[in-house]
Amino acid sequence: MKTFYPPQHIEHQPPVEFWNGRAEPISEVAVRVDSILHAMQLAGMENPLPVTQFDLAETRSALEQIHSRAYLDYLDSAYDHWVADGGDPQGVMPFISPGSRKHGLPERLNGLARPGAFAFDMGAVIVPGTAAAALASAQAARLAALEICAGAASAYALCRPPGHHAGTDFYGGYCYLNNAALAVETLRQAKGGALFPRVALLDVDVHHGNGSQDIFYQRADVFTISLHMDPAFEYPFFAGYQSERGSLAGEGYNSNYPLPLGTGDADYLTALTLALDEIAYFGPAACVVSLGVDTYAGDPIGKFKLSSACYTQIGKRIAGLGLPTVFVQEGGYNLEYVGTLVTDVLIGFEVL
Ligand code: SP5
Ligand code: ZN
Repeated sequence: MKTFYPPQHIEHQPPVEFWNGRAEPISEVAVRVDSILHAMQLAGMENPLPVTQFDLAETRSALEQIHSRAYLDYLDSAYDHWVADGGDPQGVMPFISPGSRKHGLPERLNGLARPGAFAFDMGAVIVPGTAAAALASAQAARLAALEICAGAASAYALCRPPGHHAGTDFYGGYCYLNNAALAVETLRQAKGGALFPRVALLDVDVHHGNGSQDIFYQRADVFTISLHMDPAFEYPFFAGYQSERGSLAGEGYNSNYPLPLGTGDADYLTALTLALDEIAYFGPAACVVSLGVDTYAGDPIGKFKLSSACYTQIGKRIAGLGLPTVFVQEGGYNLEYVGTLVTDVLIGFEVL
């Protein structure tokens, strides 16, 4: 399968993240991509295609289908405004939140306060290279989706930064633009919507895909479904519960599988099978997979206990849907294993 990746990700290297009120080394590091590229090469997979030059205006207008203009403008200018108004040049991070949005946003907001209008945590610092890296990462997902539109059975977007925590007008959890949602929307827009009238977005990252859920929450043409650590105990805490089923036209088109911390292969694959049954019942023409491998027992931040043998199974079971599929990289932080876990899923899918 064709793979797209954004070399510009290298310009995005935030210095720290805050967790438990402490500054910690960030888990989402650039060498994750090297681990994946290396494993792909070892496995003899097709050479990944770098996403270098692309039409910025075209990507921006595609992104406007899933993110608000105010948010996209913010991301473009956040760093400059922050520094201009006296923020630490190391990077942009919220230190104040509106508490409630009942008064709307002031028209002219101090650059130090702006992050609080959009960031939902202190884990997605914006450095000078962040906006361009996020844009190239989103473009990788878009190109992978366009491969499917052109008739390919599968494609892989090796996205960094990841995207599933970014919503219509919020960001956090290492995510700035929702790459997987852009892939979904790209499929939906193809041939005026006729090519893929319904698309499923399956999120297997260990964290709930709160951004993806937000973007499609009121839509019946996109079924969002996520398997993740029970948010009562783990990040992102405020979303990912079973009771969140979608609203308005989208009611019934969002499904969450919160699973206990410590979940292992057998229980995970049982839940995945139920999820895949739900997808089959929905009857989509294509599937996008938010592929996080932070479910691995050896992951430094995930709290599931999947063995390395499970990932081929995950790929095979997804292939069982028999759908054209775009894989979009999300989390996975064990630097030694992230590459092989990802290639195991992709190869498991291809050689069903
Ligand atoms: C895309 C994705 O997987 N985002 C995950 C965001 C999770 N944020 C919480 C990270 C906690 C990191 N600090 C824990 C250090 C353990 N030594
Ligand atoms: Zn994750």
